Amino acid sequence: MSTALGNHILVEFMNCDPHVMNDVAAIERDMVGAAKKAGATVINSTFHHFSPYGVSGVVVIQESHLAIHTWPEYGYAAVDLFTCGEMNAWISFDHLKECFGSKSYSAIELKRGSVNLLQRNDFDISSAREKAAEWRNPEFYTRNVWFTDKDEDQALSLRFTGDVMVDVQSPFQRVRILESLKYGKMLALDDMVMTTEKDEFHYHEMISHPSLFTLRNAKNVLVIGGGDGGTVREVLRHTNIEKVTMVEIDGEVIEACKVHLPQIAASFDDPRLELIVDDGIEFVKQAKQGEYDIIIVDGSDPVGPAEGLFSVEFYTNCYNALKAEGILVAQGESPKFNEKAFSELNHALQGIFGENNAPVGLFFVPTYPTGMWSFQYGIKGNCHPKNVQNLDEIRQFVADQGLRYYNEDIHFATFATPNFVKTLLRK
Ligand code: SPD
Repeated sequence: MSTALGNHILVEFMNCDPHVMNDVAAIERDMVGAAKKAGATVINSTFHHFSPYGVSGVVVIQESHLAIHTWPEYGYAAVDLFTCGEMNAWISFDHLKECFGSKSYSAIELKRGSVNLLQRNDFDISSAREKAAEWRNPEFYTRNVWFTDKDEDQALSLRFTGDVMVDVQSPFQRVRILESLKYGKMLALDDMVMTTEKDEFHYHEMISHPSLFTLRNAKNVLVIGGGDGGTVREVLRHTNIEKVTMVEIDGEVIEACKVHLPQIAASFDDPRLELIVDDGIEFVKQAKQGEYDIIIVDGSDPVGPAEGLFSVEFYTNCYNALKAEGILVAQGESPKFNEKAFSELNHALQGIFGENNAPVGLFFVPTYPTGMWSFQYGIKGNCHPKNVQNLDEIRQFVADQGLRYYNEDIHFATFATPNFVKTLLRK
C-alpha cells in the first residue's frame, strides 16, 4: 500500500526542439496527449504563449495536474507531473520526451502527502466522488489556448480551440489555419494573423472598393499577394472589370484557403481571373508599362517574403505598370503598431507619385494588433478618391452586393486622418 497521497515528478527536458518549445498549440496538444495516454481524466487546459518567446500551461486532471514552462532559446522545458491514485506518470514522461525531441533530461520523483505525517479526518467523501463521476464527461474539457500576434512591446491575442487544421512550413513561411473562438477560422502566416472568417470583410472590402469607385471605367486589375482570395472576390464583384491577374508567391496559402476558408477563397474559378503562383516583385519588374488601371498590393507584414513589397524599387515598378490614369493600393500597416513601416511607405509613395498623390485610408480590423490599420494609395493622373461623386451608384452596389463595411460615407471617412497620423506622414 502506498504511503503517500500523491506522486510528483519534476522533470528537466533539455536540448529540445526550439520550434516545438515556442509552439503553444503543439505543447497543449502534447501535454493533453500525455495525460490521456497515462489514463488520466482531463478537466481543462490553459496555455499561453509569451513575448518574445516561451510557453506556460497546465492541464488539470482528475488525478492532479501536469504543468510546463518552456524557454525555447535554451531548448528547455521545466515540467511537473503531479498525480495521485493509480496513474503512472512515467507514461506521460515518455510521451513528452518523444514529442519535444529532448536529447537529454533528468527527473526527481517525490512522494507528496506522506500518510505518516497526516491525520485523516472523519468524513466520508466517497458519495461526493460518485456524484462527480456522474456529471463528468471525459470527452469534454475546457481548453484555454491563445494565439498572439505581437512585436516586442505590444500584442493582440485571440483564444482558439487548440484545433489546428493546417500547419505546413512552405518554402516561404509557416502557413496555419486555426480555429479561433470569437472570429472563426483564421489564417496565420508565421506568427501573424492574416485574416479570419468573421472580420475578413473589413479588410477585403476596404482594399478594393474605394479605388474601384474612383476609377469607374477600370478594366484591368493586378493583385499582388492576396493568397486567401478575399481581395479578388471583392474586385470581381464589379462587372466593368474584364481581367484580374493575381500573383501570389505561396501556393500553400491558396490551397489551404480553398479547402478551409471557401467563403473567402470564393472566386478562384471566375474566368476573368488569371492566377499566377510566382514572385510578385519580379512580376511587376517585368510588367508592360501602362498596362493596369489598378494595382492592389495585398501583402503580409514587412518581414519574410513580403519585405520587398515595402521598397522604393517595387513601387516605382508599380507606377510604371499603371496606365496614365491609375491607382495603386497597398496594405499600409498600422500607424500605432508599426509607425516606422507606415510612415516610410508613405514617404516612398509621396516620392514616386507626388506629395498630394499618396493619401492614406484608415479602417478598423479587430484581429490586427491595435485594431487600427491602413491602405496607402498612389494616384497617377487626375483621379482622386476624394472627388468621387457617384454616390447613388455606390449605395445601390452596396445594397445589391450585401457589403458589410464599405459604403458611401466610409468612402470619404477612411481618408480622414487624425493629427498624430498627419505628423507621421509629414516628410
Ligand atoms: N498584420 C496583418 C497585415 C495584413 C496582411 N494582409 C492580409 C491578407 C488578407 N488578404
